This record gives sequence, structure tokens and C-alpha cells, in this order.
Amino acid sequence: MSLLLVMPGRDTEPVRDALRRASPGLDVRVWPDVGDPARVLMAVTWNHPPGCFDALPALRVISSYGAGVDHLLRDPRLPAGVPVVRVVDPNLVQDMVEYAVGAVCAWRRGFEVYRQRQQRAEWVPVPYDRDRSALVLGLGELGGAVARALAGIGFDVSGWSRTPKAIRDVRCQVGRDALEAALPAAAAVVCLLPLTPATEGILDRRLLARFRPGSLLLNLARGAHVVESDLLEALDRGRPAAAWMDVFADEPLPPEHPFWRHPAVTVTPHVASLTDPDSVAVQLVATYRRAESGGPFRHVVDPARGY
Ligand code: NDP
Ligand code: OXD
Repeated sequence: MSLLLVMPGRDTEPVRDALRRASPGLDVRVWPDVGDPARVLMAVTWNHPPGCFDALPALRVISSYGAGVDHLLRDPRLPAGVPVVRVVDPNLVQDMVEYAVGAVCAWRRGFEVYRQRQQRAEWVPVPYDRDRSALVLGLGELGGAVARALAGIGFDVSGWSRTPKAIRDVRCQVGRDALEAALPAAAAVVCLLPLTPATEGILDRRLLARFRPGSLLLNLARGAHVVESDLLEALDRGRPAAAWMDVFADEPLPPEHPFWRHPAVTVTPHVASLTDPDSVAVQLVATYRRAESGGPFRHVVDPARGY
């Protein structure tokens, strides 16, 4: 039997090599070179072409190559009854924590302003707010870790999720009213929600109007969480005053997009947390073995919930 990588436009060599290191005899195929379609037991995907699973009669499990599964669940031809799983990996969590904490601290302490002042040899301290408040949207594997890390360095942290959570030193909240009430109190808002019908466009004009003047928005989840035109208007009003954006509705961000040159926007190219092939290969091979032995699988996604 075989494992099929369906990751068009991505360099599959590192993951193929990592899979072979993790399991030397594994038959790894790279789409569109499927080999014998009747032998494909597992597919690992990132932005797969719809319909690519149609003629794989032995397919037992589909894994996202990342933490997000929106790219999979939006496929109307996803085979019914084949479980979808996702990557949950300590390196992915650690990288996201470093990125989020680093960005919040760099913004709060004005490091970018110093960089500009350095060009003019200006020895001028940047005043900063003593208020270390942060709100994390999504308290799952990534958001939960970011909330804990911010709390661990002394931030006053609130978090928002779909179902109630208990995280030490984090005020965990649920429901739209709680979200609207928490926003004006937060100096930094970090979005780590999955992209689902319920969260698409959630950061729109109405919610952005609740942001505190002078605050920072970090979108590290998916571009479609933010209504980009509403954000540009909100930045003009200074609430939020700055946006740190790693993900965009259209990726790569087109050269003419206003975010590139906006003085209040920091752009990074979807790198907050990158899947590490060696680390993830171990999990993928474990999933493959479960497919061989008839499951049960770990980190299974609920298509009805959307994550
Ligand atoms: P999880 O599924 O572990 O966590 C999702 C969290 O969001 C949960 O706390 C969940 O609530 C909450 N949530 C879901 N729907 C709602 C809703 N409607 N209202 C309120 N809260 C909601 O996801 P991860 O933490 O692993 O990943 C989050 C996202 O980060 C991924 O989906 C992906 O899009 C993005 N990502 C971005 C990367 C980057 O490099 N920029 C890298 C990796 C991931 P509950 O706990 O109640 O279920
Ligand atoms: C992911 C991502 O979902 O990289 O893992 O965005």
C-alpha cells in the first residue's frame, strides 16, 4: 500500500525524504504520479485540486500537512466517510508562540521606531504603555499556548473560544457578547481561530469598532478572518492603530495590495509557524500505521464543526 502527497506548488522533496527516514520501506507517491490508485491508503495534502481523491478506492484517511484544514473542507468532492486529520506538533506550537510573543513585545516596545531612528542617529526613547493586556481569539493548540506564554511573561490575558475553557492565569470567555466586551480592554488582539463558516469575516467593521484606540491586531490564522477593506478603514481611525499580518485573503499578497506600503501594517509571508517535515513525518507515519490496522485516528477533524 502507499502514502500519497498531494501538495501542488510545494517542494515535496523534504517531506518525502523525511517520511522515508521515519519509515524506510514506506511507498511514498507524489501526486499526480499516483502509481496504482487501488494501493493509496493515505493522502497528505496542502491545497489539493478538488476531485483528486475520486478514484482512490482504498483511501482510509486524509491528513492536512498543517494545522489548518479549511483547504480540505472547502472541497465539495471530499470523499464522505473518509476521516480527515490534521497536524498537531510541538514545533508548530513553539514556533507560533515565539512569533506571537515576539511580535507583541516588539510592537509594544517600539523596536521598529528605533530602527527608523537609528538611520538618523536619533537617541530618543519611545514611551510605552505600561498596560500589558492581550486577548487571544481561539484557545486551541496554538491559541492556548500563546495565551499561556503571554500570561507567563506577565501579560493580563483574556481568551475566547467556542466552548468554555479553564487555563491558568487566562480569563477564558465564550459567546459574542463576551467577545465584544473584552475587545475594548485589550492592547493586543491575537487571532488564532480556525477558518470556518462561523469565523469567516469575523474581524469586520462591527468588531473592529470595538478595538481600543492605539491597539494592535495580529492575524496569524487565516486571511479570510479579516475583512481587509474594513481593517484599512479601522486603521485610519486608529483602532486598531497597527496590524501585524501573517495571512491574507489572497496569498501571495499581490504586489499592489495596500498592506505592503501601509505605515501601520507589518506583513510576513505566512511564516508564523512552518510545518517541520522531520517532526511531522513521525506523526504522519503513525497515522499511516493506524490506517493499516483500521484506526482509530488521532486529531480527527469534525467536518460539521469545520475544524
Ligand atoms: P485548534 O482547532 O486546536 O483550536 C481552535 C480554537 O478556536 C479552539 O479553541 C476553538 O474553540 C476556537 N474556535 C473555533 N471556532 C470558534 C468560534 N466560532 N468561536 C469561538 N472560538 C472558536 O486550532 P489550532 O490552534 O491548532 O490552529 C488554529 C489556526 O491557526 C489553524 O486553523 C490555522 O488556520 C492557523 N495556523 C496558522 C499558521 C501560520 O503559520 N500562520 C500555522 C498553523 C496554523 P473550542 O476550544 O471551544 O473548540
Ligand atoms: C497551517 C498553516 O495551517 O501553516 O499549518 O497555516
